[in-house]
Amino acid sequence: MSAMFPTTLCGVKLESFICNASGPRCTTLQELEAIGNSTSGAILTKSCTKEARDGNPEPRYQDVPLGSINSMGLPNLGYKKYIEIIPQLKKFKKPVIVSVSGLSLGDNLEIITALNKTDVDLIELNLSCPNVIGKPQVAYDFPATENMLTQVQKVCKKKLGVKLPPYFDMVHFDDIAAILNSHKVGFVSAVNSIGNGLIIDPQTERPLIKPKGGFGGIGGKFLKPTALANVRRLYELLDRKIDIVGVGGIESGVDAFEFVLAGAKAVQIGTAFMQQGPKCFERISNEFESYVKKKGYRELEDFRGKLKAL
Ligand code: RRO
Repeated sequence: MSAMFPTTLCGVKLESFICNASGPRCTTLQELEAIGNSTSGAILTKSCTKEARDGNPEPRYQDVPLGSINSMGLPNLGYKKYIEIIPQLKKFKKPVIVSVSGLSLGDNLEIITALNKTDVDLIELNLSCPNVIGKPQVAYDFPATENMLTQVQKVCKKKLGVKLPPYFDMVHFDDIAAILNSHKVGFVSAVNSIGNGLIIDPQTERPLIKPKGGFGGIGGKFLKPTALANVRRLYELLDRKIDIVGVGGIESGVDAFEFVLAGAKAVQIGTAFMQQGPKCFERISNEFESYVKKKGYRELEDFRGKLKAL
């Protein structure tokens, strides 16, 4: 195994800054143990709800040449099961992060209150699931986000991060940054999939996935420029005490390098992990190491956030 690049998120040490994203291959104990056995810097769970969910009807995930589309609909074991397996996950000696995506404010408060009493290292509050039928993405509603964070910070005793959707308007970056800066948020993960895309198979004249008439979250290469812009603008606007995790279309060591240049302290791998499995972490890590070594860099802080101007 080659050298890994360590980092910290809200003071929690990660042996590698390259981790799994919440979503692919992180729902069952077996899948989470496979992440534990990989070089992923943390074990991050699938977003959990109050009750277990089967999710949306299949087919609900498809790969395409430039990425993926999904409308999983939050299939997960329910938060109590994730709490039960935290001790088994802690045996891998890397931070355990539980992603929380309650279907209401009350559900989020219940789940987070229960997580307070566990050994979980970090909580990632998902305010950006695009695929639950009838539920809007909370983080596109700024007053709802403000209220959610105000209520959550009253109960949360763990270090808290927020998973954001991609924003596309400069004013929206200002709006979300002002809210994050005024709450007890330790990190942000930017970004979730681009919600409600549509991919059509011209041969069959049908969409690729079944739920919601084929509408789903877009990940992979399609997403990378948007994700990089979100990381960069948040790096410029957020207080330095809020760490940024980059996620969206990272499939090579050079992709990871670009996210660190934009300001990310860690990166998460979604679509590439789904497509390639847990070996992708070591491959991306090796590619990253040889790329930054050639440039003469020794650690992330040598170049993090130091995107040059043209
Ligand atoms: O389960 C999903 O359909 C899903 C979630 Br919770 C999310 O946050 N992002 C996504 O692309 N899919």
